[in-house]
Amino acid sequence: MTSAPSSNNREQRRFGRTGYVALLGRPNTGKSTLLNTVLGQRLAAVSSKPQTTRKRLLGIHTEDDAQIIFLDAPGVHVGKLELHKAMEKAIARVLEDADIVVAMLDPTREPGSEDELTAELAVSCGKPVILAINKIDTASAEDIARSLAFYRQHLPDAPVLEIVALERARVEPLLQQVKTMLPEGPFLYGDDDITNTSERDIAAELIREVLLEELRQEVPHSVVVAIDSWKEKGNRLRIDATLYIERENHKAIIIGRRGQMIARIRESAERRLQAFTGMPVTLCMFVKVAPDWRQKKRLLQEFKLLE
Ligand SMILES: Nc1nc2c(ncn2[C@@H]2O[C@H](COP(=O)(O)OP(=O)(O)O)[C@@H](O)[C@H]2O)c(=O)[nH]1
Ligand SMILES: [Mg+2]
Repeated sequence: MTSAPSSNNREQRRFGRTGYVALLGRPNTGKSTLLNTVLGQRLAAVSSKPQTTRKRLLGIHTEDDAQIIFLDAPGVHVGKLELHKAMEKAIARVLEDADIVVAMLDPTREPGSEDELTAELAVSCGKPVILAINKIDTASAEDIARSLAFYRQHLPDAPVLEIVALERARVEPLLQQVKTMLPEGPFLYGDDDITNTSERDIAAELIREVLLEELRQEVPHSVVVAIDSWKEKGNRLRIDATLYIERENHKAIIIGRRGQMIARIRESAERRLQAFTGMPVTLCMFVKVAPDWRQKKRLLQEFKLLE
């Protein structure tokens, strides 16, 4: 006798188009923006400065018939520091894990060596590639044609989508394209999951996003944020964070005259942390020197920037 099918399907894993989608492209093309827009939440740090994203971030988008798992990677960039090498490794891992690759193009800037490398990585990983031309809200038709022609030399057959990563409606065609190219399988995550990254790690990224906005030139790039403690008291959240800097002389810059800079950073970060956690936040920051941390593998591992 065969057993009757269960009437309660709720416990069963859902099934549909699903897989990992790597976001690949040089710094500043809008990869993290795309992730945030699709998830409808500010998860990834976004800024107008290159090398905002330092490590892989996973974002899960679930629909009735599909679960798309985005892997946001650091921008494709060749640098001399150990940190840059760690970022290259993070990109390689993302490409390894991906079922398909979305190569993001920023037509508002002339294609250069980082685009060359992006295209080469996309080709050599052997995965199906989609070309997503972003920022078409500001790019001219000539800009778009120039960027596309450049990438077409390497990826003549890849489907092309024009998008605006800042607007949900204008990324929809990309999601549809991704869905058609993903394999079928059981969903790996629950319907409400949006990431596997811890709240603390996201909080650290949100603080770093503020540093990138407020501080100039090299200074924000040489800071790493560590969350030391996270405590709920009543309906308030108290977060202690240490900002590790490379050199003593950056301390004065971050703290600012009469502490004005660090106060501004704190206010802005507290607002973002409150929006993210849904609770009022008190943020206490400490600034410490970790000499040349970007050159030291041990420190990169400690800061979870290198596996
Ligand atoms: N005009 C315009 N700007 C965008 C768009 N997408 C991203 N940006 C901006 O491009 C900059 C870099 O974005 P980000 O997501 O950090 O790029 P990433 O380095 O590729 O992750 C930010 O200032 C974004 O606001 C878009 O569709 N249109
Ligand atoms: Mg990014």
